[in-house]
Amino acid sequence: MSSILFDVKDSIATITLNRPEKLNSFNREMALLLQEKLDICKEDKTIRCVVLTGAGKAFSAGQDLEEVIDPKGPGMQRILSEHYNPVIVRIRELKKPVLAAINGVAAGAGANIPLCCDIIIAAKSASFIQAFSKIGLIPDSGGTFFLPRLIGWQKASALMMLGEKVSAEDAEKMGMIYKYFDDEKFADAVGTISNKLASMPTMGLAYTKKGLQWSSTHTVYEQLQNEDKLQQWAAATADFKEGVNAFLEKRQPNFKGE
Ligand code: LHQ
Repeated sequence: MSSILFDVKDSIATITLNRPEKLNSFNREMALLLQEKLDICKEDKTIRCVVLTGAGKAFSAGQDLEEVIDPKGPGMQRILSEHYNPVIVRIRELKKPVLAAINGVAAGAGANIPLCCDIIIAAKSASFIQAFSKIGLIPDSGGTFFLPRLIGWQKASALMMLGEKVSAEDAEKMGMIYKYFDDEKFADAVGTISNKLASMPTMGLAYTKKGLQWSSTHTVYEQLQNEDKLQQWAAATADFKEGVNAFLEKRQPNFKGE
């Protein structure tokens, strides 16, 4: 069985981390396969939404710690630059929405990869742990960038230093995730949100993603210019025309992602 499952249906690509017996912890094979699947999502024009989730009771326990000490393993020097950083870059650069569907415990890199996704939802029984400090490491996979921006510097600092487990309910309250759902309603919520995303104006969403990304490194004056540029790009899409026509004709729009 592959350590990554990949399924495309109704314009939605579902990528499932699949090492449930190891709580979907990342080894080199799984990290490289995830990159490969994200590349397919980039190239395949029929895909208009990506869902990232885990098999079994965990989302991901982060790095497979057995691999770290394996003398035949990739070694510390390569793990970030070849495994995690390329995943974060691919997700941020993907011109399609990525929904992180956190089905269970998310720890270490497994807690931080979702933070770079466009929307994070979680099952009520899921939890988030900045586990790095417990083994003497620093939070990686973009965690030091995304977490303070989502929940504020102080809470991020405390969670990263103390390594305390955060429930899905608290994660929602502090703004780490968008929403949590009761476990029995979670699969339906993933379906509803991903279907909605896949039927929306994909390029408009991609430019929204770009605008948010740029906002973290630009002044308000620069950002006003950026919004002007992005808005021109969005207005040049066929979906913008369709959206306006559908509104004026009082009908549902039929967006094609173009
Ligand atoms: C595991 C793991 C795991 C192997 C559970 N590896 N087996 C970047 C730079 C370079 C190197 C290092 O890493 C990084 C990025 C990182 O992600 S660093 C952070 C790595 N992750 C952790 O430190 C988390 C370790 N895991 C845990 O704290 C717990 O397992 C959590 C809180 C995730 C879940 O707790 P429980 O639900 O109580 O499950 P468990 O601890 O009993 O684990 C179940 C099994 O999974 C167990 O094996 P066993 O044979 O006893 O059933 C664990 O050893 C194994 N496992 N995480 N990361």
